[in-house]
Amino acid sequence: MTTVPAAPGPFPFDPATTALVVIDMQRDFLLPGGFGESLGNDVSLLRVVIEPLSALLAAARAAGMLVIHTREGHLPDLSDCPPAKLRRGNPSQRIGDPGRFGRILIRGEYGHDIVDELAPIDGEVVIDKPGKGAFYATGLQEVLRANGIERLIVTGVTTEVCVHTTTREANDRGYDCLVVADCVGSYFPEFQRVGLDMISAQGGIFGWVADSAALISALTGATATSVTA
Ligand code: TIU
Repeated sequence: MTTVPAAPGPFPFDPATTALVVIDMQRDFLLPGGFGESLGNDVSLLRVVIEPLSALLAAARAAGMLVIHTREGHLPDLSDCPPAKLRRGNPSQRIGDPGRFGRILIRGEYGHDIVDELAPIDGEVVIDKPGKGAFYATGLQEVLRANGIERLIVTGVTTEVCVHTTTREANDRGYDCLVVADCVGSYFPEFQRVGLDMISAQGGIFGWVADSAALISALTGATATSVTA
């Protein structure tokens, strides 16, 4: 067991029973010229996450932690996309429409996949999810149970949407979640700040928040002993 200084208080964890979850670090959201930018967003606000998250990913791999990546997206025939989700947004830039990096948020397209810097390696889990939360309509719960996971370290984009939804879903399912402040990103600086505050408020109403530097130094001194991928 090791402990990270966090808000609202120390977060104790054992790397053997803790998974690193990397949410939706996909080209459609992060690449200049992609879907996210075409909606008028400044993707540099998300891209700042790549470097600290690469370092955290390396530390988690070195500590033998289970690593889980998620991707938001849909089947090519859109049969798993609720009509309400499809109807929303700019009429010329909807899920399934042609984008700079292939059909927007469609599984198998270049833009749907994870950025090169954070590409999954052999043995890591990739969860394809049709919703904002990583538990809805996926096998995530079964993966966590099969690996004896009790706590999650949550990273990725965007802070107030998929990171929040997943953290809330996990909290309701009994997992303690640590959200890594500089490894999550939002297109909206205000949402980033308030989104993080909301997690740790009220004594950690649905999680803890720490910086990657503190987490990496805790991980460097701790190695998982019994992870089965
Ligand atoms: N992954 C994720 O957060 N999906 C989104 O649609 N986020 C937005 O902020 N739009």
